[in-house]
Amino acid sequence: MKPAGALTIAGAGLAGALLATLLARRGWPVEVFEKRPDPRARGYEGGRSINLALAERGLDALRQAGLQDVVMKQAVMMRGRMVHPLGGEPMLQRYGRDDSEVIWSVHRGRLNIALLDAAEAAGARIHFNQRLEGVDFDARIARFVNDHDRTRREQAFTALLGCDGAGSGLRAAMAPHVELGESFEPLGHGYKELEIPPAADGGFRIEPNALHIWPRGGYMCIALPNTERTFTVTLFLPNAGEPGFDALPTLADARAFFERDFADALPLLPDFERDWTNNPVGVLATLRLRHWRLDGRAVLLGDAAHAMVPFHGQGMNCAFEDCLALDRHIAAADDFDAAFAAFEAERRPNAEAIQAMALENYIEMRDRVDDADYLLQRQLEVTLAGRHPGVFLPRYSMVSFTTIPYATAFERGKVQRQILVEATRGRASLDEVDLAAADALVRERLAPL
Ligand code: FAD
Ligand code: E0Q
Repeated sequence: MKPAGALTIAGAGLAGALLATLLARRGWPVEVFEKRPDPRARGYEGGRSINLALAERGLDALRQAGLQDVVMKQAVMMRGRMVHPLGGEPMLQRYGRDDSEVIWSVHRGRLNIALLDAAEAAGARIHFNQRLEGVDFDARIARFVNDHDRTRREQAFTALLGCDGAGSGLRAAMAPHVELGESFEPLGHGYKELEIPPAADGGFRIEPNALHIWPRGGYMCIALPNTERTFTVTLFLPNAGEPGFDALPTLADARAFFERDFADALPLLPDFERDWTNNPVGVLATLRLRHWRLDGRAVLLGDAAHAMVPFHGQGMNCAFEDCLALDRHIAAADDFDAAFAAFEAERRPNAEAIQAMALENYIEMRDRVDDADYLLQRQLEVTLAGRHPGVFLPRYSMVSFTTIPYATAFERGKVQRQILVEATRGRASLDEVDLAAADALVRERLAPL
């Protein structure tokens, strides 16, 4: 399609701002409506530091939008996961082969601001304090409300693009008109964010170029580095049960829990009291929809279409990949109905695959990363990857360092895991593994990529 009527985007978060940039650069008139105030006016910089892991899919999208340099200037390299076992020494598990295969810790607020600036520079108009609250799909009019002064406005649209996150207002407005087949699967675990400040000399208190994990079986803490030499720590814990958020009603309970289970992390958290009290427990869930669109009038993407649990660090990366795909389909198709249908057909199987892999990764991260059989399987995985280039790629690498479709990574990952399990069964170390037999399994079961 050649640019014609205005495209209206709900939400100027990570996906909304990137999609606005891509479409505006193609010449589309783009109007974005965001429920929150402009973060550039007052806000993020003074607020909490929340960071995200950026991997190849997200980087690829930023590159195509010309935003790689501004984002990467503010990113901290993470070479691998630093695992802190209970009562043991920390160990670094590299994510990739070398420093060409790493992921990056980026500041959510600053990333959002860079994307908003880019969207406006490309010609998109962003309206803040405008929450989508209803849509007349027959008249093609969207209704917005300003939650501060309660004023309302109506906006005619050609097509509505829903980048308004897990609690999407557009999704709610579409629901009476199309059977979305919505299923919401709460994880039953929540999260709380804490901060490791800089050391007395102004440096990082722990290794900066890693994603730190304190695995504890049914729960865990992680920490990602910030350019300010702080780390944002996230505790993931069941809501109910023992231990669980419900069983920690007082600060003293929370501190006692950390003294027992995260004794090595607690000295890094001098503001534990402040953070525990001020920061709410966040909700984690998987949201699945059977349909993402209402013919050519509206389509959902990012968390609005497929919110996932965060344990693969791919929600934003996947949302950015959605933006590239939607922009490409809008350019290629004859009308919005065809564009949205092709977009959904391409992306829904992939979203479902990364949702499943993200759920699996919680068990792996909290319970398996310090197990002997797990470590042997990882060793063999690296060995087979070296022996079968272009054929055997570790699943983590396919997800994080390539743009191979998530669904392909998921399917090949199942085959590879079976090979790893079979080849290491009953073996205590890599020299006991029959590599020739493992090679044969690879050749038999995996086609070259
Ligand atoms: P959002 O970023 O949520 O943006 C939605 C926007 O829409 C917001 O600005 C919101 O204010 C606005 N909005 C909401 N409702 C309305 C409305 N009715 N009208 C108008 N505007 C509205 N992903 C990674 O890739 N790597 C990570 O390391 C990672 N870590 C995570 C850790 C945690 C604890 C969590 C919870 C998530 C993590 N994610 C990570 C996932 C990532 O945060 C999301 O996938 C990503 O933010 C999705 O982008 P989005 O634009 O779809 O939604
Ligand atoms: C990454 C990078 C919130 C979060 C974000 C992440 C990761 C994890 C565990 C978590 C997965 C991994 N991971 O280390 O395998 O790679 O983003 Cl909990």
